[in-house]
Amino acid sequence: MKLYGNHLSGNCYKPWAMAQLRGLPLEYEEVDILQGQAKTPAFRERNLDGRVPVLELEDGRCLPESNAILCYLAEGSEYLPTEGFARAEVLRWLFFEQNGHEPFVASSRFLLHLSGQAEAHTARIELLRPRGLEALQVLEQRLSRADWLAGEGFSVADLALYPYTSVADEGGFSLAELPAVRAWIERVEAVPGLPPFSRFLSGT
Ligand SMILES: N[C@@H](CCC(=O)N[C@@H](CS)C(=O)NCC(=O)O)C(=O)O
Repeated sequence: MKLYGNHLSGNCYKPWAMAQLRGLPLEYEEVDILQGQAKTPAFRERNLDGRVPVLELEDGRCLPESNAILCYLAEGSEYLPTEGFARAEVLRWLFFEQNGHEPFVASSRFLLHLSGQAEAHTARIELLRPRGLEALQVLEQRLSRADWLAGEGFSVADLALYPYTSVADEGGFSLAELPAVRAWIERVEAVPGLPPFSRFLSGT
């Protein structure tokens, strides 16, 4: 299996980290998204949406969307329950991540920290801010009552929400007033065999 990704991306970290955690053999190829490498016709053959991550199987089939890849790589493990309600609870957090968290928390980080044009994006960053704060409050509320986002242990729900939350400060969101979120980040980073986001960011 081969993962096409970019080392600055939390979305790309998620499937890479799951493969590391499960000891799955995974080749990794860096795609320079800032230079438009994901938008070429050849890359769009792997993902019509022209984005990373994309998982390519040995038989050539390609799977985009970080959380779909996460579920595929976690299938059959303790990180993705099979019982209907427990599984739906995990999926609920994956949908929340893509719909209520990543578009605000990760997008703010991109504009502020990675775009190289933070000042030009000031108005947009201000627009994203209330929804980003709301998403982080949702996590704080949940994690004040439970150690993990879904069920009794670490799952793909935690892995989906961990990377961009852990670097929320790069998008202008402070975790100082979110003690339950900070404690959860420490718990995630203490999961045996799970490399931290910082390792992916460093390009290793
Ligand atoms: N919903 C997608 C989002 C993928 C996405 O936005 N990828 C970004 C990197 S985090 C990308 O490839 N951007 C390059 C571009 O849009 O040209 C997922 O979760 O995989």
